[in-house]
Amino acid sequence: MKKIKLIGLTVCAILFSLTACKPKGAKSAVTGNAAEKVYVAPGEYDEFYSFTSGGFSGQIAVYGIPSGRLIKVLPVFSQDPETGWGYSEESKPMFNTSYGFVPWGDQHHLSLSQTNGELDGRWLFANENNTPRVARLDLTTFTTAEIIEIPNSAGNHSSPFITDNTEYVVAGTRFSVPFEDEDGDIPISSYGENFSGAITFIKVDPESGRMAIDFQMKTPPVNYDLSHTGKGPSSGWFFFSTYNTEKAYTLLEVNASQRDKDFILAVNWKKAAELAASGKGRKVKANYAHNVYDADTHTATSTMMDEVLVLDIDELVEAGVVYYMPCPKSPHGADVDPTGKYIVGSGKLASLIPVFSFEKMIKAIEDENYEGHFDGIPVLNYDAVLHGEVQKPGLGPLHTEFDNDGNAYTSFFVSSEVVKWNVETLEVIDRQPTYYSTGHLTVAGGDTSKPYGKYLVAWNKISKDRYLPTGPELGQSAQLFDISGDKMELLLDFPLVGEPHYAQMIAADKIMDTQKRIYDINANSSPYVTKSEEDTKIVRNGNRVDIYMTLIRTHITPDNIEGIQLGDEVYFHVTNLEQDWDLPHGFAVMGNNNAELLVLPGQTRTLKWIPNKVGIIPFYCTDFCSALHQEMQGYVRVSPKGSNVPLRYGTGDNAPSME
Ligand code: RUQ
Ligand code: CUA
Repeated sequence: MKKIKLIGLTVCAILFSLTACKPKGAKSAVTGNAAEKVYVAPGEYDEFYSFTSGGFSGQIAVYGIPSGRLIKVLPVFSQDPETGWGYSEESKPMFNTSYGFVPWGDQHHLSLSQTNGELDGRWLFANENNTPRVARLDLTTFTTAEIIEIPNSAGNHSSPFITDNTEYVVAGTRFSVPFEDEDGDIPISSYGENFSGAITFIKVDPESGRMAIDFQMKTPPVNYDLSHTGKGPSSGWFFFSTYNTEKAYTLLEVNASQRDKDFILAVNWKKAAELAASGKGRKVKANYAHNVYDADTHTATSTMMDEVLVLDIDELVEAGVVYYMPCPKSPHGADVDPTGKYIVGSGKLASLIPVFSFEKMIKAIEDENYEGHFDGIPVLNYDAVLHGEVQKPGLGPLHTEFDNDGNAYTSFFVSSEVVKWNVETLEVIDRQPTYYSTGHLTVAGGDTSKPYGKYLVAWNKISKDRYLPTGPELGQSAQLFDISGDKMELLLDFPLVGEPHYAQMIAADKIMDTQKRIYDINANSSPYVTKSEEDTKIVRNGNRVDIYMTLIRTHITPDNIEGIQLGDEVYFHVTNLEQDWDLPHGFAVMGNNNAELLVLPGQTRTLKWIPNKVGIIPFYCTDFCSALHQEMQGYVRVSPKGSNVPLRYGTGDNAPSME
């Protein structure tokens, strides 16, 4: 016990003192023409979109690179009052889970869809860490199209990583927990016997992008941290970093930092998929939500699923699907170089970076060159699978990305720097300080078979003194480097919304011309659509009142409504009749215990309102849509329950008072 404590203290002391060390000389690191390189003149476009995770904001931010300008925040896992995401009736089902309505998420990693290992600009996948879920966004509308919950998991961190043709999205659990079909009401100290890890394989429909859980692998109880798919020669494999092979369940900072090496789990996913398809495995009870947003009905539906196919570890071992590669000290990133020949593991507490050779791994598997077994899974001999180690790269390596010239770039949290090294020779070529404590880094296209190179962004966890101070809470920060030369050149700092984890960049010209500009009102098949002002109506059914409204510059139809009573449940079904780009209208009702609606051209959105005061309640358009935006407003008269004020409504000549 004493010894454990001591080790713990040392580890903490090192981490602590080193987070506090801050590089000097930021200004001198910026050379004369940096400004020119990041200046995107008014009216011009950035070269890249950067999709950046929002961490505990639950959303995704889109920045232009190289300018660092924030272009948009995309609502995904958290309710967003600005757009009504999660507040409108149509979008609420997207937040459904086996735990009920969950209005917030923790969003860490992103994967842009790929074809042949290159970004194809169709979809963006995003994980949710806290209540395990994976989302798919449609990149023609930049909106969340689908969210699937991951059962038998807890902390969906090692996710969403995709195969090189987007056949599968994987989700590895951070916490091991008892499976749902097992008794979970057990002592935590029975971790070793009763807890399991899970890796989930979600199949992606190649046409629609629709996700469906194909199978899960039930594994020993370790923590999965990150992953990457193989490519080229290693296509067909996945590599998952694992920590806590100590199987600790308390004070992990000490107890999960005992072993010299944890593992990278190599998974032959093609073989696993064949096993699942061939009828192997067993169906297990598991509840999870599958939420789909329909772009024509403008409505989300949530379906509860109740079963999942599970492959157990013995059948996976027998079929040669899973092997462990020992990896020093609690590996975080597991990154595959563009050639697909090398796998880089980054041990958070290691003082070197091991680079594994895929070819050697296959040889070691063929030779059964094992160091032993861990819970039945063969552990390959470290030296047999090692390409080599990068010596003294820095402290606290986390993540590695690549350019197209054989170089790797690794982020260092503790020593606060990015380090460039050669993948073949393992020599360190350059290092640049970052401000401060970089988590992920992104090279443009840097996890694909064909990186663009050119730019690197360090996503920093701490901004400290980089911007004007804002009280106790300071935002996070990014730093842009030009990596086109031998030496990395710092160009720009920019502050971020949310907390950055991973981000991916795609060339702007890949997706800027595929953008949808409006929703075709004729294709709107919402059950609550109103396609012209003549069709507006109010339908009372007991205490439920459905108001079918339209918005167009610059009036609301109807804008005078009488006959609403206390005790009513009112639904405003609002259709935006505009068919012009960039012409949303908003809709808000005074005192509503809800947010506004943002209704895009051709779209229908529903706002629920339970009036709770007798009197006149105004409503108006919230989005400045034209010169007469301030005129875009109306009134509801709310009467006591059982009042004999008749239901009357209209706008202008049709207004009740004009009758
Ligand atoms: S993590 S800062 Cu959640 Cu991707 Cu490494
Ligand atoms: Cu419509 Cu302002």
